[in-house]
Amino acid sequence: MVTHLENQKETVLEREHTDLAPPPKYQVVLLNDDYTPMDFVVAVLRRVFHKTNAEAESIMLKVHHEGRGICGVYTRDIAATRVEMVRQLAVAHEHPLQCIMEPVSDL
Ligand code: TYC
Repeated sequence: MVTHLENQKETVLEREHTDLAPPPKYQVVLLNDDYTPMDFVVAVLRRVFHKTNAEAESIMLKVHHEGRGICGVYTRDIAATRVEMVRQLAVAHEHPLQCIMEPVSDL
């Protein structure tokens, strides 16, 4: 908003566009591999993505059978933080588990 001080009163001269677009969203995707134990993937989905046991099992099996699966859709920073949390857990346990983030169309 552009304003102008006139006799100590602030008057609005012109209103700039202030409607903010919603922040872009990213889906966090887990990728399959042949070595990471299924129980570990379920534990990661519960811990990092706050899934129930049933939800975590379902996502893990989808990844196992189809090669990839969506863990959740988040703003950029939250998605990046969760990808990094998965990476750190995988490294700490010496599993090759891969997790990526992808922009989601907001149409
Ligand atoms: N394919 C793995 C196995 O048979 C299990 C697995 C599931 C690995 C999901 C990664 O993101 C993954 N032990």
